[in-house]
Amino acid sequence: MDNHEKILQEVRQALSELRQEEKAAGQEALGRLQELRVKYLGKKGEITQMMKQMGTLPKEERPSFGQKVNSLRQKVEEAFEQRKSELEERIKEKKLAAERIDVTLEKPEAGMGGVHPLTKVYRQVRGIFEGMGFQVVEGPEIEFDKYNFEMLNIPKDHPARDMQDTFYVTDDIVLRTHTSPVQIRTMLGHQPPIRVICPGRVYRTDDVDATHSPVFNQIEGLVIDKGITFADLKGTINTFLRQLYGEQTKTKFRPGFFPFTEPSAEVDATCSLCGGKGCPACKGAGMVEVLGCGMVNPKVLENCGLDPEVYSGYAFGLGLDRLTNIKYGITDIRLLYESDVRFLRQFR
Ligand code: FA5
Repeated sequence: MDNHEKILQEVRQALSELRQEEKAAGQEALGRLQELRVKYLGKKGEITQMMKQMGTLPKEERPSFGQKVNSLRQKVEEAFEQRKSELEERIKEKKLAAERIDVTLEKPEAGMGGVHPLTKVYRQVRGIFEGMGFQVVEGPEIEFDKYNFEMLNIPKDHPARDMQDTFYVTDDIVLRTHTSPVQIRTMLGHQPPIRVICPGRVYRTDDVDATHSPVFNQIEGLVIDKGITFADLKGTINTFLRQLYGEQTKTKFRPGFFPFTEPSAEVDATCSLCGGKGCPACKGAGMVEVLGCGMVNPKVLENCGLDPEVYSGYAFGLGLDRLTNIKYGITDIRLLYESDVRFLRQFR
């Protein structure tokens, strides 16, 4: 094998070795390639040196020697050019792959939400009453003074108004203080038999503390028909509370006062947390007040155009927020409105 063939093979060998190295480092391989190029084709490179030898040869050998060296130089140059463009292509591909943005990549899964404890208890309460044949009706949160107070037998100068002070939009329009005005709207709009519950937000100028909020939720109940008695009221409330808090739940009907019911009662139920033994949630009493109720005052029936000699009925109003707190042993009503997921996550 002559010297030229040897050089060509050497170059090819070096370039092929470079291919292995280049797998690890693209840019470095390009540097190595340049070094090799200098080694053979640079000013002091082996092939350039060979050209310089030409002067030392006899005249007649020079053309063929020159041709051979030129052809070698061309082949080596081609080999280098080919490797260089291959290498540059590889570097470009690598770079593109590294910088690739996969637009099809899925974003991390959003956490699953859960039902708020107030909504959970509302759905449960609603389910229990629907099971007893009640329909759900709603009324506006901005209400006529007439429906919120006057037709419920709470005239302008009545002391009961002090207990339920609110925001007056005008002299005649208020933010409703309870869901009881929906009783009036229902009786004005429907003939008995009536059997409804009315859920909704209500407003009072109460200071915020562990058991009070200026905005809270009530569920009103109203039943009007012929021959409805206090026994029906008791039976319905007892059934409701036992379904909500458990069969072992005991109830206590204490005399109470509401201008729109007569007689009236406040109802206590066994504390569902301690089962009646007494705990911080029930302040040691073993029982907690859960709702107000009574027989619809004949005056209210008359205000709505119903004859109290023909019809009678009962009504009740429960505070959903407190009902929820008792059910889950939540000791501060504010937790229900703060939207703190660390708190809410427990109720999933
Ligand atoms: C009433 O609002 C009557 N309308 C209930 C009623 C309806 C009686 C029908 C008879 C017939 P009272 O003011 O007691 O009643 O409120 C009812 C319930 O709302 C209370 O038992 C309590 O659970 C809840 N509540 C009252 N004030 C607040 C408050 N500031 N924050 C949270 N819950 C409250």
